[in-house]
Parts: sequence; structure tokens; C-alpha cells
Amino acid sequence: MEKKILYSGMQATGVPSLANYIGAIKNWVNLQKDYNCLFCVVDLHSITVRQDPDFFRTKARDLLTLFIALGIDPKENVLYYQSHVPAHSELSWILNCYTHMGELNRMTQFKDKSQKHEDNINAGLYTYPVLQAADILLFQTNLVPVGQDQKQHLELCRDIAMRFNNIYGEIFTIPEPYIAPVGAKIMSLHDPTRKMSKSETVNENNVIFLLDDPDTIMKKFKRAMTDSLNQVRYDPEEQPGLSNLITIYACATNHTIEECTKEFADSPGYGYIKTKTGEAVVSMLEPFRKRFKELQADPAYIDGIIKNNAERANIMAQGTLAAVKDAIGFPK
Ligand code: AQP
Repeated sequence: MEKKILYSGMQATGVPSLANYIGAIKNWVNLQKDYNCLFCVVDLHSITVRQDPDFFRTKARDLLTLFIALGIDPKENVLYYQSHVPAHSELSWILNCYTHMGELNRMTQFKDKSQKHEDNINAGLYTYPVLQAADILLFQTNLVPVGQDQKQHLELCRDIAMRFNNIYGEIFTIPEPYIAPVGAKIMSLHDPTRKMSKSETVNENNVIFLLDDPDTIMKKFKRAMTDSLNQVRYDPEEQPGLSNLITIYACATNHTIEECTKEFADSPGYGYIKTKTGEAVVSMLEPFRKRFKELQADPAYIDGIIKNNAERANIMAQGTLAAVKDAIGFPK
């Protein structure tokens, strides 16, 4: 039986964070054998926030390299830059004409990012979810693994696809989100009421970047915000900092929240939990950092993957785009 299609992407807005790994890429790695997968560096999305050209180019390449270092197989899956496949932009324009402003006005990410970037609230930031819908629908995607923050965008994508299908017939597959039960919203280490984000600007200690060295990781965990209740309970409302550490520890050791809460029940203090969590994260990330350096030292190998996969993605995108244009009635 033909495998179903899985699609997911990540913005080249900085070194990916531990949250991006736990909330998204770890699931990609686990699901890759069972699906035909496309993993995209969504660089067109990244320019909704102003990027320095040299930094941007380097980060985009590092991100694609990191996908491989983290365990994505570049031969079995399609790893590519969004900007190398013009069909994304073309379908995005078309879908803009099937998306209501009222729907976009409800998107919480637009509200959050507008507050963060008050000096540059551009139209791309507003229509970001439409481009995301185009990314997904272009490949007749069945499953989209994402963190909790992207759930609303996925729902909009499904609404746009259903609206289009209602008018023109079964053109798009309606995608399902895949949101892991644990780790779908990793919080910032110093302000555990905010989600951890790779483009953090307030305080670098809020984020574990996937290429941080072990000392830096341990220092960041030791400074993590907890509380003064001195009790070990998993309670994201009352004890968000501690609960975030337990979640990270559970994901890094592949145990359940219950097992980890029990393990920490008699710990001598929160300091112990911070150290154990830091050590578990270092053990998980160190092999990835080493592999990343090896891959970075072989630019010809990475260049080959970029070229070959862009060609594959361009070919795969053509069928849906042609069906959409035909259904709408564009001249042949
Ligand atoms: N805090 C999080 N916990 C779990 N998953 C998360 N993701 C993001 N933050 C968390 C998931 O990571 C994937 C990639 O996201 P993205 O790069 O497309 O953009 P984002 O969601 O806006 O992620 P960031 O890290 O917050 O990026 P910046 O700082 O550039 O805005 C998605 O699957 C997302 O759900």
C-alpha cells in the first residue's frame, strides 16, 4: 500500500531550540519510516520578520544540515528550501483569494508577533497562515506534525481546503495535525508562562539552542525559574517552571510525566531536578552537535542534497498546482 504523505516545516529564524526539537523534529524522526515525508526550511515565512541577509543564508543552511544531524534521512525524505519551489508562492496567492480577513484576524500568532515586532507589522505576517496552508495542501498532505502553537493555523488550513473543495470538487486532501501528548508546548526557562522560542530577544537564558555546548546548557538549567513551594508536583498552572522541567526531563529520557514526577518526589531540592534535567538534555543533544559539525565539514554533500531535493519537490508540487489552476478556469 502507498504510504501517506507527511509535511512539516521550520523557519530559519535562528538556531532551533530544544522546544522545536521536542515539539516537532523528534516526532518527524519517529514518524519518517511510516510516511512519505517532506521537511521544509520555510525561508519564505522567515522574512515576515526582518532578517540580516548573511545571517539568514547561514541559518537556513544550518537548519537544513541540522535536520539531517537530528536523524532525518535525506535520501528517503524530501528536505528542501521553500524558496526553491515557486509553486508555494503561486498557490499561496490563489488561496489568499479563498481566505476571509475575519479568519486571519482571529490568529493568535499574528497578534503575538505584531506585539513583538511593532515597527514591522507587514502584510506577510498577516497572511502567514495562508502560505502555510499552501505549503501543506500543495503536496496532498495527510499528516502535519506540529507543536501546540500551530494548531490554530492547521485548523484554518483545513477550513480553506474544505471551502475550495466545496466549490471545485475534491482537489485537496484534508490534512490532520499530529500534536504529541507530551512536549507540545515547552516553556521559556526564565518565564515559564511564555513559550520557548528560537528567536528569543529578551534573554538568551530562556532558550536552550540545539547547538549550545554542555556548559552553557547546564548553566541555563541551573538558572531556570521555579517557585518557592518546595513540593514536587506536576501542575503547569500552579508550578509552571517545575512542570516545564519535568516535561523536558520526560522527553529527554523517554519516560512518562508520572514516572519522572515519582522519580523526583524525594529529591533534596529543585536544584537537583535542574541538574538532572540539564544532564539528560546534554546526553540527548551532544551526539547531534557532533554530527552537525561533521556534516558542516562536508559542504559538497549538503549541496548535493539541496539540489536533488529541490528538484524532487518541484516535480511533486506540479500536479496539485495544475489541478487547482484547471479547476479555477485559468486559460490553458
Ligand atoms: N515552545 C514550543 N514547544 C513545542 N513546540 C514548539 N514549536 C515552536 N515553539 C514550540 C514547534 O516548532 C516547529 C517550528 O516552528 P517554526 O520555526 O515554524 O515557528 P514557530 O512556531 O514560531 O517557532 P519559534 O521557535 O517560536 O520560532 P520564532 O522564534 O521564529 O517565532 C513548529 O511545529 C512549532 O509548533
